[in-house]
Amino acid sequence: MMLAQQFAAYSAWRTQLAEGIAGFQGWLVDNELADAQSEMRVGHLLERLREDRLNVAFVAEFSRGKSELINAIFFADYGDRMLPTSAGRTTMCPTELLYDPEHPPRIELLPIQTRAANSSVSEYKRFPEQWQIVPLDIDSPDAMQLALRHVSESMRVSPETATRLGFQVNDGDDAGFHIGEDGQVEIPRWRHAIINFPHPLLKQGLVILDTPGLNAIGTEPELTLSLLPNAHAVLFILAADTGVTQSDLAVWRDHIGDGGASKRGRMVVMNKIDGLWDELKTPEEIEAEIERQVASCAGILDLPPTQIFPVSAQKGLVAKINSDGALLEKSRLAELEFALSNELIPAKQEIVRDNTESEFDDELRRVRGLLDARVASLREQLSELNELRGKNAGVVEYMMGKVRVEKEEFESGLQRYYAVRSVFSTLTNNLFSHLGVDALRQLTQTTRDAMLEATFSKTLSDAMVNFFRCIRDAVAKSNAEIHEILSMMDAVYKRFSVEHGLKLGSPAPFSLLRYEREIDRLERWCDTHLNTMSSLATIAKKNLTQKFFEEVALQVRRAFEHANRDAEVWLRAIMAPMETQVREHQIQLKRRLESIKRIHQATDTLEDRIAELANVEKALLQQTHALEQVAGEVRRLLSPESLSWQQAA
Ligand SMILES: Nc1nc2c(ncn2[C@@H]2O[C@H](COP(=O)(O)OP(=O)(O)OP(=O)(O)O)[C@@H](O)[C@H]2O)c(=O)[nH]1
Ligand SMILES: [Mg+2]
Repeated sequence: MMLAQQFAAYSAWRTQLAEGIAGFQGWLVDNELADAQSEMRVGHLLERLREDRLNVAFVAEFSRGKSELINAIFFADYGDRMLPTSAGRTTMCPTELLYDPEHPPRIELLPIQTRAANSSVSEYKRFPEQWQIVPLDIDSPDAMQLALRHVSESMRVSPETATRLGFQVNDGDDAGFHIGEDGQVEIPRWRHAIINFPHPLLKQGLVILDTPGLNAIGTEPELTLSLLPNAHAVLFILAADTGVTQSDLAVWRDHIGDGGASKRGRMVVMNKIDGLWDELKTPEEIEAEIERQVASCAGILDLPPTQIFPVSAQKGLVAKINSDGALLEKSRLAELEFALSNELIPAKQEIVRDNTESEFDDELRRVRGLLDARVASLREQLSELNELRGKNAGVVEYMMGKVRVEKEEFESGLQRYYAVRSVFSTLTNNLFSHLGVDALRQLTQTTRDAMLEATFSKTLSDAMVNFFRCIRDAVAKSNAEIHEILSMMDAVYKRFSVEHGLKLGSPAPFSLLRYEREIDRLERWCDTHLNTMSSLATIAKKNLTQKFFEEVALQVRRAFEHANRDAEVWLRAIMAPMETQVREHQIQLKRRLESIKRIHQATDTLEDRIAELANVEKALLQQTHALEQVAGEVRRLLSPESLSWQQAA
């Protein structure tokens, strides 16, 4: 299986990379070249590699075959249909399939009643007691199937209750929730399901999101604002027999097409092509029929036909279960899987590689800088001593004076270093006060209150506009602080290089741009979806707006949290090399002085001392060599060649 193999190769690469980095860190510790900050940093990097997840979402109107496609692509090995599929609505709640080894195999179900409160699913994820747990017996496919049926459970409630829970109740219209003969409305029993299941791909970090068709997406802020936009791949599924219907088009526009058709990882599947396998037609005629249908869908969605993948999920599943090669080929499932893995894995790997590389290189630069400084100072010391050969005590004394002056000069220069540190920490505090999560929490509360009191739409949207204005202001101020920190450090680096010969290069730049983009995205979404509704703030509208606001606020908070973390890493990265080198330089000066003093006092003979230092130099060079070897292993894994296995596959 294409996807499984590529994914396994990717996971293996990631594991090797993590091992390589852990090995590098271990070597630093053994050689006493690590410090608390570098340990923290590498620990962070390893944690990120471990937690690395790959999200794939399946989105469509109901009954297009999302669940069947998931079964066919991922679960055929279990010899049966795992997720329930049937005509009509089947998957009633968004369902995440993942594996978290902290918990036994199980299904977690969030009751639909939680929708009455304004908290989003992500918030409920922090309160396990709110979820119902159903254990999964993974050794029995029958028991598994039975347990998985929970995701299609529904219940009947009064129309008022249904409305209160955010369902649009209407009569007749096929697309809504309607009142039955008993005066009740059938709604999903669960709001969200998480299936914790030790499938090999899920174990490696794959997360699959199955969504229910019909409305659910539009009423769950987390899906709309977070799970779908952040998924690494979204598969939009159509059915060959229905083509692109009005409601398909609505789902496409609202959740995928929106600026995202060209976005990486967005794919369209035309399912159920077996409906076109007419025995009375030749294979060529059938092929032409499929191509025609693909072209028609492509036209409506405004995509090149090559971006639409015709498949039969059902026949693909049957073919895999029965090991029927001919049927599998006819189902065209392999083409979709191939495209999916090519779309998904290289892109993901590149992101992981880039993030890891920049962090690793920073650390490597610090250690190299340290070793280079040691070698340079040792050589200076050696040449100093060499010059003393055959000279009298007066010359030795003169030399001692020279080093002493140098040491004193450096120490008075240290005053400046301490001053820099203090300015640095003031600027850093300023930065975190703008970028801080506390101020954001305050702002969120004010906005929430303003919205609660709103009776007019204008007040609602004004509150939202103000929210984003304050956020932008905070980001702009943070950017200004970042700029100031950077120019100060640049000047300091230069000064220390010129005056004391420290090898500092120039400080790494930093930008909040990616978080600004995320905020842009959220604001744009609010503008187009929330601020355009009718002028009066009806209860239903207020409810929905508020729910979405909570999710928006949560996403902004996440962006801030990430920005904070990145800023911390950056601040350490620009301060640490200077700290290390200053400390190092200080030690070296002390050693030089000490060394000459001892010769002056005739405690050491010059020749012994020179021989000793030559040995130290040798050891240092060996250490430098060893560093390059340990780092080389990590660099090799980060090189384009070791990423290129996927092209070969
Ligand atoms: N003929 C044919 N039927 C299919 C195919 N894929 C799915 N089906 C059928 O279509 C129906 C709906 O499939 P599901 O997988 O439940 O669809 P879904 O998109 O998950 O629907 P919801 O869960 O209701 O949103 C089921 O009866 C499937 O057996 C296919 O490739 N060919
Ligand atoms: Mg389904």
